Order: sequence, then structure tokens, then C-alpha cells
Amino acid sequence: MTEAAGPVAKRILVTGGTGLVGNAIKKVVADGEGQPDEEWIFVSSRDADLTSAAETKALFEQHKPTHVIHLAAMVGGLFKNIRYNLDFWRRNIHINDNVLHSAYEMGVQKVVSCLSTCIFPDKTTYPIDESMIHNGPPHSSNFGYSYAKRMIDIQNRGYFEQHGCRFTAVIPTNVFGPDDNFNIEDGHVLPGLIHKVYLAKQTGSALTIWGTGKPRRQFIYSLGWVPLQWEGWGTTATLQEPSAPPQDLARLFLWVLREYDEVEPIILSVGEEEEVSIREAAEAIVEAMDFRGELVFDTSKADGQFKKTASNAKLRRYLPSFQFTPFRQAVKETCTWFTTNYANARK
Ligand code: NAP
Ligand code: GFB
Repeated sequence: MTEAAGPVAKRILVTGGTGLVGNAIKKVVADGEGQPDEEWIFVSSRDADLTSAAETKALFEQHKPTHVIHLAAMVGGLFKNIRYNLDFWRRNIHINDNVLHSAYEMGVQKVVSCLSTCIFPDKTTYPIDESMIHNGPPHSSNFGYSYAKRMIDIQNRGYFEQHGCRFTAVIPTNVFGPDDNFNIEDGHVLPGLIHKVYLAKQTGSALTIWGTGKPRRQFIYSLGWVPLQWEGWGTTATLQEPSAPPQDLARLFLWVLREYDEVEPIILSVGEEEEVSIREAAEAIVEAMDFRGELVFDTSKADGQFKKTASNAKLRRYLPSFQFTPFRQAVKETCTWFTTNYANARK
């Protein structure tokens, strides 16, 4: 997908443009937040397999981007990570090296890559901040993904020191929203539980929550609000008009791309006080979907990392008045999106 609204000064290539975060950025840009001097190009694995150096180079030569938002990655929830740590490491290391090196070779002015708060040390003090990435081993459940993501920070520093490149990274907490991967076995907890509630309502069965429900997470909404007439979904969702200016992760990406000048990464997170337990997250879904059945905890399943409470103090220093959509409202919108788009949702 390419969008240009005027004389183009920036050609922005978004890798992973068909995923949860890529789709949210696409919607925000399509909804009028793209600037006249920007051309946006959203690509997926169908345009190039970024584990291949040759295909990555060809993609960059085709589009000649001046800026890159690098989202493409092998992504998954706790249980997919446990099963495929080696694949997470190898694929993501190849993807990241190919993208960053092609960006360097093509003279790209700025790259914003995407890390994750799960890359921080498991044994740590809280809250976690940007200075702590390399302090100790990540949680063992996702060491492959985490070490691969940490190496982006190493490469960014290297490209800056040796070549003066402005390659940086953001560190979001657990993301959710429309266009997520709702696959129960492979996906993250919120889309997985939304899908499970949807099925449990149909069959009149209990909702099984994996683990104890005690681990804690900070969730960030991908989108902020959903345009009522977004045609890309095939169906029009019935959702609330926003009462406040739309916010959240996609808009933070636009801000980082346009205004954040550090090579050092920045955590994109709601406040520490917004952290919820998995049980509370499940209860928000139950309420949003009006599920009346029983809740069962399958404690034979892993809990994963207990918590990764992150500080958004750095973000707040830059954007003191930035507003996040309240968690329950965002969950409600996501549940509505999933039920409305069930036929076409990734699951
Ligand atoms: P997602 O929905 O799974 O989307 C992944 C994207 O990467 C898709 O567009 C996919 O293309 C593309 N991709 C995967 N392998 C590729 C390959 N070999 N070559 C080219 N493209 C490839 O992921 P997401 O949740 O939006 O995540 C976006 C970024 O945010 C990732 O870097 C992830 O690590 C990071 N992040 C995610 C979370 C979260 O909770 N979801 C939290 C923190 C950070 P296809 O559609 O063609 O498969
Ligand atoms: O989102 P999630 O899979 O990943 O959440 P992480 C896992 C937590 O939710 C664990 C519980 O405590 C699970 O026991 N849980 C309960 C469930 N029910 C379910 C369910 O139906 N599905 C899933 N998936 N979990 C991931 C990392 O960690 O965070 C990734 O492994 C990635 O690498 C992502 O970075 C952001 O938050 O534990």
C-alpha cells in the first residue's frame, strides 16, 4: 500500500506493515495523520522475505526509503516462544541484520525498530527503565526472541558510532488491538482470551485461563480509536466516537519517527499504576463480552515472567500530557472488532 498526499520529501517504508502494529499505523496515516511531504509504503513477507539478505536489498532498492519503521519479526505469545526459542532467535537476527544493513547501504536517514519490554532482565529492580536492557538474562521462556531484540540496540549503537546513522528503537509493553493474531495456541494473552470467550459463549462452556492468573502486565493499545468507516476491514464496526483526541501506540510511532532524535531507545508504556494481573485482564474481557460462564485456571500451564513493570518517565518527559485510552475501553473496542470481523480475523 502506498499513500502520497503532496510533494514527497520522506519515503517511509514500514516493514511488518500487515501486522497488529503495522495496521494501526496504516489506519492512523489513512485517517489524516500522514503529512503532505510523506509517502508511506507498508510491506509484508509477500513483498520480501526479510530473512533473505538478497530479497531485503531488492526491496530497499525498489522503494528507496528515506525513513524506515521496522516492525517485521517472528512474533508470538508466551507458549509459541517456549516452543520455538531457536527459531525466534535465528529468524529475528537475520531479519534485523538484513533490514538495518540495507538501510545503512541505502543511506536511510532514520530507522525506528521495535523492541519489547520482555527483553529486560528477569531478575531486576522495578520499575525497569531504558538503561537496564543488557543488565542480565531475560526470562528463560523467551530467550531467543529477547536476545535477538537486544541485539538491535547493539547494532543501532554500532551504526551510529561507526557511520553516524540515526537508527533508534522503541520498547513497547504488551500490545493489543484490532488486527492482532487471535490464534489461541500461538498468540498473546488478550487476543487468545478474547477468542476463547467468543468460543465459550457459543458452546456454553467455561473459560479456561492458562496459568495462575497472577502474573502482571502493562498493556498498550495499538490504535487509540477505530474510524467508523474503515473499509480495510471489509465490515463496518459499530463503535463509540472518541470523546478525547485519539492516542496510543500508532501515534507514538509517528512522534518517534518525526521528533525523537536519540539513538538510545525509549519505552512506550502506560503508567506503572495501570499494570493489571492476568486475572484482571480476563475479567475485563468477560465484562466486555458479557460472558456469564465459569472461569477456570489451568495451573498446569506456564505463567511465564511474573512481571516486567516498566517506567514511562522518559516518555513523560517528552510528552507530559500524552493520554492513553483507558484499558477497559480499549479491551471493549478490541472485543467488538473481533466479533464484528470474526470471519476475516487472523486466528
Ligand atoms: P504481527 O502482528 O505478528 O505482525 C508481524 C509482521 O511481520 C507481519 O506484517 C508479517 O508479515 C511480518 N513478517 C514476519 N516475518 C517476516 C519475514 N520473514 N519477512 C517479512 N515480513 C515478515 O506482529 P506485531 O504484534 O504487529 O509486532 C510488530 C512489532 O512489535 C514486532 O517487532 C514485535 O516484536 C513488536 N512488539 C510486539 C508486541 C506485541 O505484544 N504484539 C509487544 C512488543 C513489541 P506477514 O503478514 O506477511 O506474515
Ligand atoms: O501475552 P502473553 O502470551 O505473553 O501472556 P508474555 C502470557 C501470560 O498470560 C502468562 C497467561 O501468565 C499466561 O499463563 N495466559 C492466560 C495466557 N491465558 C492465556 C492464553 O489463553 N494465551 C496466552 N498466550 N497466555 C510475551 C513474550 O510474553 O510477551 C513475547 O513471550 C512477547 O516474546 C510478548 O514479547 C510481548 O507477556 O508472557
